Amino acid sequence: MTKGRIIKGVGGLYFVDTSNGIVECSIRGIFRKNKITPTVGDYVKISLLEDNTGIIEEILQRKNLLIRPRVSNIDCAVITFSIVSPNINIDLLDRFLILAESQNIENIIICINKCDLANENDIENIKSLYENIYPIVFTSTKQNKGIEELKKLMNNKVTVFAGPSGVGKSSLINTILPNALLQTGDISKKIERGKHTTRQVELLEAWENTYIVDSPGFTSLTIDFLNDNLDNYFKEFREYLGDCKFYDCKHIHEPSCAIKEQIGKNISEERYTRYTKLLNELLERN
Ligand SMILES: Nc1nc2c(ncn2[C@@H]2O[C@H](COP(=O)(O)OP(=O)(O)OP(=O)(O)O)[C@@H](O)[C@H]2O)c(=O)[nH]1
Ligand SMILES: [Mg+2]
Ligand SMILES: [Zn+2]
Repeated sequence: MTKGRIIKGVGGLYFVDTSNGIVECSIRGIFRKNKITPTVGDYVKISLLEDNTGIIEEILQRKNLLIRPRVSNIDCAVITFSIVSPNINIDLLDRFLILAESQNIENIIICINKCDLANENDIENIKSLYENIYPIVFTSTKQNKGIEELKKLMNNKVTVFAGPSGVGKSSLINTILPNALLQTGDISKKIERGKHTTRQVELLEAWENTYIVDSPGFTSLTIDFLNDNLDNYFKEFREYLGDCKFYDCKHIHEPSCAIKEQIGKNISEERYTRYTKLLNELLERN
């Protein structure tokens, strides 16, 4: 059997990248029976047929699985926003970060695009909010800025671009891989039609061992999927979580709380406030 990775799925057929090139594969009926859906990003074992097509025999264990877009084994998420057009929404940015953290993605990068439209002050503000927590890259596809820095961070990884509609995810990918030719759109027209530009899920090969996945933007994100360990998904909280007096500390009213102790030091007031808001939202839902 040959090992490979699903890079694209179209109408029940899967394109599997193997050391001998890309093989078009169907799947064993048993998968459908057991409700197992092969997913772009999956490592699979295939058997080759005489006509050079293949059959997927086995799906290897996934290290993670995103739902929107449906893709597995992601190494890196580039959470993409613009400061203007559309305006940045920090609450939504934090939700995307929490989503990525909760999916077990090892590398999370913030990308602020359309810097050609933003003023220096706003750029500095965003930078100071996040630079101690995540790698943050400021880009412009129009001025070809920040692209090399972004490429370095993506090297040897499978990277998904996520973020609201119209921030320039597909444009960034087109700049990184001129052969990708992803459809991009004019934001005002898109909002009028209430449509997104990006639909298909595909691993695009950027260079050796490096792949990119585009995703359709969404403009709101509920965190219903979280249970009660929200604090664990605030990256800068993590190293202090064991130091609270109460093991189930929610970091709100409890005494001797190591998180509250860090506010204004290694945890910013703003991130802490958004933590409390999101926690309330979760408590109200449950
Ligand atoms: N000024 C400026 N405009 C940009 C930049 N990058 C992209 N755009 C424009 O922003 C619009 C939206 O870009 P897309 O790449 O389609 O955005 P997207 O994030 O892929 O949107 P969805 O696919 O709907 O999620 C297009 O008109 C682009 O030309 C940039 O760096 N500066
Ligand atoms: Mg797009
Ligand atoms: Zn605490």
